[in-house]
Amino acid sequence: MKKRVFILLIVLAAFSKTSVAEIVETRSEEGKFLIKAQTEPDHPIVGNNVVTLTLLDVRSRNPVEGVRIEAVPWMTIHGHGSSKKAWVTEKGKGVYVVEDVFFTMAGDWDLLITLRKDKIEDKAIVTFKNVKK
Ligand SMILES: [Cu+2]
Repeated sequence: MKKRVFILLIVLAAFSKTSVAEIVETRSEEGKFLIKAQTEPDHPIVGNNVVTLTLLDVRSRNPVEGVRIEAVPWMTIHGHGSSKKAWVTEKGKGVYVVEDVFFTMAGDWDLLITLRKDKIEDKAIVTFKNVKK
């Protein structure tokens, strides 16, 4: 009986591990923004992905609204981009959704991000390792 409970716990642990989304965190180059990126699907795939970005002020950790964002998928190791143009919608509370993040092949991809707010311009690169077919 004890053994069964133990096995069940292992199964639950394995399940919860796979259902946790991968969140990539990075700082913008000028150090103004902390960027959290989460993909849909959880692990990015060859094809269409949605990337949800959360922008926080590095110092205050408050969400930053009203940022104009450009996001370009780029496969740095091969020096090419995507065949689709990604587009961004601001959702409020520092959340921005990037749609049509279209990875054309398997491997490591970067999302090259330009952030503009008032007179601030900053850049960031979010890397997605091992994009799979
Ligand atoms: Cu490539």
